[in-house]
Amino acid sequence: MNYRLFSIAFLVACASTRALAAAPSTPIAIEHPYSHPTAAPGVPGVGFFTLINRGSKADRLISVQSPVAGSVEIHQSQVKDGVMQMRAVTEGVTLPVGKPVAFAPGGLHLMLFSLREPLQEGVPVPVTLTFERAGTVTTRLQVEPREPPSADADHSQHQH
Ligand SMILES: [Cu+2]
Repeated sequence: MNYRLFSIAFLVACASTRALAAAPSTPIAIEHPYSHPTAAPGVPGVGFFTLINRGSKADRLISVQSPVAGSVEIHQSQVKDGVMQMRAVTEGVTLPVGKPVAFAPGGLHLMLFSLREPLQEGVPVPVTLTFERAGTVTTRLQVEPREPPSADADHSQHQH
């Protein structure tokens, strides 16, 4: 390679490195990502957070993965005929611009199946969320103790 060619290659490499560094961070904010300890092997874990789309176009959460789980599903809890049920949300979750979407007990939540080990308080759980527009965003669920059982019997019966 002569000197001139080398210089050009070097300049191009520099330019692309700068472009990468200047790339805007993800427009998806993930607030208070958390989970709870799992009691025993074989019990699925849960995941909650609030997603905020700070981009200029609607986006959609299409899948979630975690290195500590065989699979992660997006679920929706709902009361049907007086019974709390949940279904897998296979169509994804739409994120309108600027409108927070809460994954919370009794509503949308993540379920982590086939955990390599039970989730323990204080040991964060890495998860990667894949969005239609924003691509992948990785966060960590903080494993927090469950709230002590309350007088609300209905609440204490449901794991999520
Ligand atoms: Cu569920």
